[in-house]
This record gives sequence, structure tokens and C-alpha cells, in this order.
Amino acid sequence: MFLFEGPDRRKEEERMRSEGRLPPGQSLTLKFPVLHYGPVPPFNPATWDFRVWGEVESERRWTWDEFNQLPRTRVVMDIHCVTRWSKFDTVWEGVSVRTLVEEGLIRPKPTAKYVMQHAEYGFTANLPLEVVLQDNFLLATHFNGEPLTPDHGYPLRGVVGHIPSRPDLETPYFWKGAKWLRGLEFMPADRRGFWEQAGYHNRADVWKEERFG
Ligand SMILES: Nc1nc2c(c(=O)[nH]1)N[C@H]1C(S)=C(S)[C@@H](COP(=O)(O)O)O[C@H]1N2
Ligand SMILES: [Mo]
Repeated sequence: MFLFEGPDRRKEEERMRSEGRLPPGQSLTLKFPVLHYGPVPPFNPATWDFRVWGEVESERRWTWDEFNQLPRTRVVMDIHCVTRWSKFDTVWEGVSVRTLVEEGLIRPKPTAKYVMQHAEYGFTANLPLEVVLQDNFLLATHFNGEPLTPDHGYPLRGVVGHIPSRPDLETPYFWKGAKWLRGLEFMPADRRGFWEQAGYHNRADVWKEERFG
């Protein structure tokens, strides 16, 4: 993956290492690799919806048009894949779950402790609620100023990454963001998602190299 990226890659990698932004065991890529299990799903804006259910005061369902009326947020993050590539200063736009909670658009019950992302074809990814409410987790529609491409999750995906100015935020590996996202389930207890059931680490902290469970 790294052989043909030229001399810029190594220079950039050294810079990130010296700035303390390269987690252990990771290499910088200038590309944006595509990784997922199964096919890329079609998108039909007339039938697509986004649902919120489980440990919430009232369940929610937004159509694609309605989802696009929600308050929007832009986040710049470094993303770290468990397969050892890292991509720096990636720009994401979309909807912050924290904002939805602050605006009362989602009202988690006090019993809500974990969140499952539910994507097309039954793909799932679990995170603690406290991580989903952090500034480094976003329901993203856009990458680097453009709508997501189909293979990166169009029209909507979860993303989680590292904000260099926010070392206080827990940073899980990038698989903890589900592409082709269709809903969030608020849960009283943890359940393992797709890759977590397949042997990957449940918490997946990049700085602790929590790759496998
Ligand atoms: N729906 C879905 N989302 C998914 C996956 C998947 O298999 N299905 N794989 C995860 C994994 S393992 C990774 S590393 C990232 C990769 O995202 P990318 O293809 O945009 O680089 O997506 C995550 N989200
Ligand atoms: Mo992955």
C-alpha cells in the first residue's frame, strides 16, 4: 500500500511522529484505503431513513430530507485503521450526536450507557455512550468538502478519530465508524458489534494498541 506513494509519505510520517501524532504500530498513508465486509449498498433517498431507538425517552425517525435539516458540525481528525494505516487532517462534516442531545432532539434515558451503530446489511459497531458524545465522533455526510463516495459510506457513516488539540478524548480505531449508517440503538449494557464479535478489541484505543480482544 505504501510502496508507490513517493518521498512525501516518509517526510509526512516523520513529521507526524515528531509531533506525537503517529500511534504505535501505524504508518502514514496519503491515500484513502477502502475496507469493509460485503457489497456497497444502493441508496434510495425516497426510502432511506435514520432511526434512533432503545434507551431514549422517545424514538426518532428522520427521512433523508429531514436528516439534512439537522444542525451541522465540521471536525478535523486523524484517522487510524487497525490494519495499520493512518490518515491525517481529514475533514468531516455532518451531525454531532452531542449536539442532538444538547438540542433535545435525542433524549437518552439515564439507563443509556452504550450505543450500537446499525448499518445496511446488518453491520454493527458498538461504542460507550460517553465516546459517541465526544467531539471526535460524528455522523458524517461529507469528507474533505465532498459528499462521501459510495465505497466510503454514502450517504451517511459514523466516524471516529483523533483531534490533535484534544488528547483528553478517547480515540478508537476507525472501524468503530459504521459506513452506510441507518440508525443508533441506545443500550443499557454493552453488546459487541460485527468486528468486535470477529475478535477485534471491544474498546480499541489506538494509543494503547488495543487491536485484538
Ligand atoms: N457498514 C460497514 N462499515 C464499516 C465496515 C464494514 O465492514 N461495514 N468496516 C469498518 C472497517 S474494518 C474500517 S477499517 C472502516 C474503513 O472505512 P473506509 O473504507 O472509509 O476506509 O470502515 C468500517 N466501517
Ligand atoms: Mo478495518
